[in-house]
Amino acid sequence: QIKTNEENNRQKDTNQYKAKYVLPYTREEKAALLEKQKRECKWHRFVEGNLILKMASIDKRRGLFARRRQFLLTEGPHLYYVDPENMVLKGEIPWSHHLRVEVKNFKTYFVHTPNRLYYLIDPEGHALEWCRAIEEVYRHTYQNEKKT
Ligand code: 4IP
Repeated sequence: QIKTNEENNRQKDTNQYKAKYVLPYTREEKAALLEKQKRECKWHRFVEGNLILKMASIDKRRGLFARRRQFLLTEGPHLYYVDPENMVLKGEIPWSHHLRVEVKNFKTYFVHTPNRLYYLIDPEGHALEWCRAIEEVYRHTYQNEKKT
């Protein structure tokens, strides 16, 4: 089967679970991706069967201290975070249409929720990309809803 460049690139991206970010997958494509995730991704067991759209190691600051957590942005949407040392799910940032992201600099970004501000630091410096991903998922989820 001959594939277009676009398809190839998309395949490359999805192989790394780095689809950009909400693609109109067919049911078959999605099932295949989920199968692959189930087989190959060690974080799969934390995401309740949801497809992972983006993930990375992020420092979540609380007070003076930060904890390094594996963040998993999935369909649903969900933003789970896992303690990578003990391989324990520590929590998730609650999604609602009130959720809002704010990029501070290339490493730091905030996720605002009604009850809490999440102070997040991406040691790799992809804060803007995280904000883009979250906003993309936000638009996809709430595009037909009005903020109240
Ligand atoms: C903890 O600090 C960790 O940062 C927790 O993060 C955090 O919970 C706690 O905040 C905070 O007190 P110490 O480990 O230094 O005690 P994590 O759950 O990732 O381990 P969350 O999950 O809520 O950020 P509180 O206020 O939720 O308890």
